[in-house]
Amino acid sequence: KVLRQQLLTAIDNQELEVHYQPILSTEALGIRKVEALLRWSSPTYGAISPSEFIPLAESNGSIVNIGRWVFQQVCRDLSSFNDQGLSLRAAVNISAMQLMQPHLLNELLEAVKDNGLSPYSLELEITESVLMSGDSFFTSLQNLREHGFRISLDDFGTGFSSLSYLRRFPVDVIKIDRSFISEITHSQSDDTLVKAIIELSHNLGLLVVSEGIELKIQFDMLRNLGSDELQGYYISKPLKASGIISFLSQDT
Ligand code: G
Ligand code: G
Ligand code: MN
Ligand code: NA
Repeated sequence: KVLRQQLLTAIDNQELEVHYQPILSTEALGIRKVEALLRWSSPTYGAISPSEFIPLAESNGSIVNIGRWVFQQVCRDLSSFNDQGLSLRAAVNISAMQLMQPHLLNELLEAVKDNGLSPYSLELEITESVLMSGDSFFTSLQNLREHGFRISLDDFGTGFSSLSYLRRFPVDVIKIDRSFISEITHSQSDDTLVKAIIELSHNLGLLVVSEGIELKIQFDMLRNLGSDELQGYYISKPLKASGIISFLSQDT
């Protein structure tokens, strides 16, 4: 209960920070995109994982303000990366409750514009459950897409959707969930499944990201299977904005 209360004042008290995990493009073997991951240090409890506080924020509605702060901060950071000669895009996790806000589109447009960016700079990560839970989300996602924001289907394979749904979804990118990636090194069947997901996605014109790459063998396998982008601790853990600058300047 105390935690829930503290969450409401976390923005004003400057307790939130966005970290960025580099995403490697396999074709260019370079970093062109990062995933924005929220971090919270509570004054009484210290660092709290988003998997704990995001559900809390969703339950008391504060996710709307927090999520807005996140994409505004991401735009400020991307603009600052630009000033330092780094052209990066960012994937931002968006909750269902944010998508239900009629002002989301305008707020996103304003955030990119205020920072001299275009909507193409942002990829909005949503989960399968959002797509399965109604037509209003569908319309809202289509609208965001028409304005130039890319839509990415996060944690693909963990939800209810079958591969055949991919054709109907208003998405540009799919992220294969890390549970498949961790299995791929031991099990023949997951290799086949991941291969099928990648092939089908490509046939539908979707870009494929593999997340949770922790080992060289996974990196090599996913690259050979044609995954367009790779993300995971093997490439880099999430870094502070300042860490992104130094990571990329030693990288190139
Ligand atoms: O970074 P970490 O692995 O601890 O993230 C745990 C979970 O929190 C992930 O599922 C991630 O998608 C989610 N998450 C991280 N940052 C955000 C955010 O800004 N908004 C939302 N809605 N979820 C986030
Ligand atoms: O649900 P979502 O895909 O947004 O979650 C992203 C989360 O995955 C982040 O919390 C991030 O810290 C975590 N993560 C990123 N790379 C790896 C990895 O290689 N292994 C594991 N176990 N977690 C990772
Ligand atoms: Mn994500
Ligand atoms: Na994921």
